[in-house]
Amino acid sequence: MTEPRRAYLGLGSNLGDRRIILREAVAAVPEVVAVSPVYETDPVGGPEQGAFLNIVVELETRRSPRELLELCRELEAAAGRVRVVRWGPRTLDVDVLLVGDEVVDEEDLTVPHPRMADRNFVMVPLLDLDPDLDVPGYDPETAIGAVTNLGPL
Ligand code: X6L
Ligand code: MG
Ligand code: MG
Repeated sequence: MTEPRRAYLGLGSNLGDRRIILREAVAAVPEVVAVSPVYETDPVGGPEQGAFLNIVVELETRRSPRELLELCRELEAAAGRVRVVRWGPRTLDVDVLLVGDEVVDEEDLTVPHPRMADRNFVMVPLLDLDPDLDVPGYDPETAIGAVTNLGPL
């Protein structure tokens, strides 16, 4: 039997009751072993929009990257996500960041997440969970977007 692996999902919300939305999503994630602090984060990309709350959750799981992507989509649907504008406001966005050391490069799924290293709203909570994680390309001096630690979810 293949051993379970550490996987990380990034969650963000900037529409509705952001903290409740994140709490309900985390409660619905199977095999969670750790939840980062909550960060209030400046929106990056897309139209002018309100600040996000972002977190990263760590799973210990045998699920494949594809199965985790399906989970992300289910969580977004459960939060009533409606796609209006590309990179626009959303009740919930859930992205697969890392799944052990697996590499996937498909049309709708790229793991590790291809742009995570540039974004403080991903990297800061991720490194809170595992400060020794090696993410190629991450440079705290050039990663974009201000983040403020609001404490536990
Ligand atoms: C140039 C062009 C530079 C585009 C950056 C960055 C686009 C990030 C989209 C970009 C660019 C994104 C969140 C967010 C979004 C979030 C915060 C995205 C997709 N999601 N900002 N912006 N938190 N703070 O979860 O990540 S839209
Ligand atoms: Mg995202
Ligand atoms: Mg997404």
